[in-house]
Amino acid sequence: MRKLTIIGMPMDLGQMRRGVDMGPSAIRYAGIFERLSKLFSTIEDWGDIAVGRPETIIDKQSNLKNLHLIAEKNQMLAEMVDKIIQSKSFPLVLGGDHSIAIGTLAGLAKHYKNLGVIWYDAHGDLNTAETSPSGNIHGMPLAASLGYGHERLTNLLGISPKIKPEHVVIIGARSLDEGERRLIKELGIKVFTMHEIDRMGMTKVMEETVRYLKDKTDGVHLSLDLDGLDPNDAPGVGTPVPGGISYRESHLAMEMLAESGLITSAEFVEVNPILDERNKTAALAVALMGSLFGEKLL
Ligand code: 5AB
Ligand code: MN
Ligand code: MN
Ligand code: MN
Repeated sequence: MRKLTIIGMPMDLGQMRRGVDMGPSAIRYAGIFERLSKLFSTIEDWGDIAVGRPETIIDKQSNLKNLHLIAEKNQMLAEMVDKIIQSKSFPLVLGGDHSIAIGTLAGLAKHYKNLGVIWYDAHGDLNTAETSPSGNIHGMPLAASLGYGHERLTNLLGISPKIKPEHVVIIGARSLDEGERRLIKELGIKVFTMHEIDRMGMTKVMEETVRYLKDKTDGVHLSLDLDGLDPNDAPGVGTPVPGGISYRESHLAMEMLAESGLITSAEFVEVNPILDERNKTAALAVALMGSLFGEKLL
């Protein structure tokens, strides 16, 4: 049996809606420990990284919001993730907004030369300071990890890029900015938009995802933004987009990932309890973790 280590990253500086910093608490409150204790021999909870909640500072040169704080805090997260892997445990990061993926992926990149990434999200998160319509860094972590964007974000732990475009699969996309579309085409990133999910069904999408990543990667990280799901199932997110992946499709996706044995780390991000309905989105995150880690009904 495996060991799991949980680390909370109460970051809300990557976007403008407060409350997502409470995500780690809400997810713990939803029973993560009870749910996963049957699936691992040991679970450690390293608590939350101290992020703080100062008011927004806009970097004058780049127009990026909270650039330096986000870079500093992600450095701390990267070091924690690095330590978790050194302790031979499975890292599970609780967000926080999606800017934390910059830190998670930096920590992972120290250990995996060919890290695969499954980006489960309504968005591409492929903006840079130049293409971003908002200046919000939660819209940039995938670009930054691929080596595109502000040097403070791309160069964490001195590794850049952290991942290669041919090792990335985006699932659930339905809201992309112009610059993100361009980058996807230029880099040839594999994307299963909602159209493909509707058309092929989630079974085929996941089969193809696993097949695509299996032989060329030495580990696969799941970065799950709860807004990948439909807002009816996951109302507690800051940037909801209608027409998303269903509750059941998402469980199927997690179950197929469990079967594949491919996933070596994960993060669940963008849960905002202030916008949620009775902690529904945090509970959904915990239920999906159950499926991801191999929970069985019978
Ligand atoms: B999330 C938008 N593309 O860059 C931007 O929730 C939204 O981590 C980003 O996926 C959403 O501001 C970021 C318009
Ligand atoms: Mn995202
Ligand atoms: Mn998103
Ligand atoms: Mn969001």
